Amino acid sequence: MKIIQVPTQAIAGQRPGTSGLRKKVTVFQQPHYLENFVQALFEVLEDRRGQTLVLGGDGRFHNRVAVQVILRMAAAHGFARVLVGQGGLLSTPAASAVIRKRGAYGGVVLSASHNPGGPDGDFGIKYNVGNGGPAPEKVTEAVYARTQQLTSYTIATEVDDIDLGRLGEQRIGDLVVEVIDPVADHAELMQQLFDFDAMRAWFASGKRMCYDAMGAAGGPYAKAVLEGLLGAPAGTVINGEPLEDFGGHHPDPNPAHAQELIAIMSGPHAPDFGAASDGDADRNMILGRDFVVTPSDSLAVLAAHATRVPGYRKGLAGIARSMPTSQAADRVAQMLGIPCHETPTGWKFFGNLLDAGQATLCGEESYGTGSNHVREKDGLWAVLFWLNLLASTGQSVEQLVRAHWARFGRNYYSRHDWEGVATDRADALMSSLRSRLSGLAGQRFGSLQVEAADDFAYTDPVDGSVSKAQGLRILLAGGSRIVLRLSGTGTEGATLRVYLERYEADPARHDLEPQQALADLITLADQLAGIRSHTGMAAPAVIT
Ligand code: G16
Repeated sequence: MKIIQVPTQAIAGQRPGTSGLRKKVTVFQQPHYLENFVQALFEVLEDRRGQTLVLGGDGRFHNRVAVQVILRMAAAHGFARVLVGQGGLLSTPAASAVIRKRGAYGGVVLSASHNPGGPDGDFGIKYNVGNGGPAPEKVTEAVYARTQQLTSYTIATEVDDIDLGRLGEQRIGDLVVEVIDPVADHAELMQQLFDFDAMRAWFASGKRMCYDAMGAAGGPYAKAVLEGLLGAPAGTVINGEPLEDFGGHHPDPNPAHAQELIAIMSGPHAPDFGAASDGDADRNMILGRDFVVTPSDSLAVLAAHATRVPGYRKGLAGIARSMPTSQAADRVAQMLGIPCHETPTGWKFFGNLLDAGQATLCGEESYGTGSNHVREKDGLWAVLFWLNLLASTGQSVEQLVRAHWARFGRNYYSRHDWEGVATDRADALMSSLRSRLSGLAGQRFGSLQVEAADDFAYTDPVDGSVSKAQGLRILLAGGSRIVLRLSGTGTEGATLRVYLERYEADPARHDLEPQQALADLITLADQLAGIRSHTGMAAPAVIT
């Protein structure tokens, strides 16, 4: 083995977004692109020498190539040990679990999450710190700043590739590379949290479930727990083999992209419970027979029933949700007499609250739910939480949600995504609306009365850090809201997200179709922001 210094130049645009650096595979394949970013990262991690790093990804195209590069760079940067998932695979929540269980220094996760994969798809890299969670902004900003100053990177050369299929230890010079079972630590953690006997009995009684892993990283985890430990019949997990192109799936578990599962869950003979996870298995979608649960409702229902589940019997310290997530969980927190924290979009903002014991459950409208068991959202965890509730209450998914609405009221909710908008047009839309926000308070539009409007800013209650410009909020009388922000995870142009929410207390009005229930808010959003005129588009690309 030889360690060499390779001359390079700064590459523009390597600023991590909502969740790491995500670009087209073809961008990552450019000479030095990955190496530059990893060099910048390792330089920022000043006390890395002699430490243990966790490494793995969602198995998408370019994953294996990137794993070998990062191993050779880790060897050149003085790490003592790298724990890498077999086959280069580690779901995002499993990476978090491994970092925490093994007391690792941090971890590198290779994923573009729910974005499509394959040679023409997306790739991504993110860094998780020692608590198992995404690096906070001060770290990602420091990495970005470093990428802009690089003149060389350091890498080990004249070494064989690590055999990622072989469990156990191998070496690159002084670096010990340990190939680990990607599933074991996470599966063990799930058994500490949930009532496996009750869930086993649920399956043994003939109840049926379908889990769609969407050809991505979640398959091995779901199979090991559901079909292995819980005795669900083979075939309960569909699309369970992780494939480099996800079998052509767009591995985003929502009704727009998980249509195979939606079809399976329709009709009188559908399974009792349906679920799906995304590319790196941190997102989840929950379905009953002919019944879709919104992620915001899911968080609220889990919070309301948490003490039925062994891992949460002692109750919750608090709930946290991202700002655009519906306020359904706030009502549960109020009933429980615990705080509900409102954070910017991005799981990284939950880390401090979880570490400080100020929140136990967290959730986002973007199909993410999790708890203090790791520091990432966790798809399989959410599914097992629901399964545990189905088993312990004997109720169906629909019964649980309807009972919740009857008790707390229903927060009608929808997100409209305007994708592939030219960046300058999207920026113009946002700055135009931003400049008019202060004049909106007090205005009435038909039956809708604006109470307040602002650009959401967040002060972290633990470390006092401030994050500004996190989304434009138009808050209406009665708890309705319109929120607009630009996505931080897309790779083509800009994606405008419009979040719509309306609260309905009356159970007689809990059966409306959500788009109808939200119709006046949808119209007002376009009227205030000029979405169609700015984007030149007639309709959102995706409605969830
Ligand atoms: C990431 C973040 C989430 C965020 C989501 C959507 O999820 O971890 O916190 O809610 O992106 O972000 P945006 O609206 O900026 O696109 P994932 O599953 O893609 O890692």
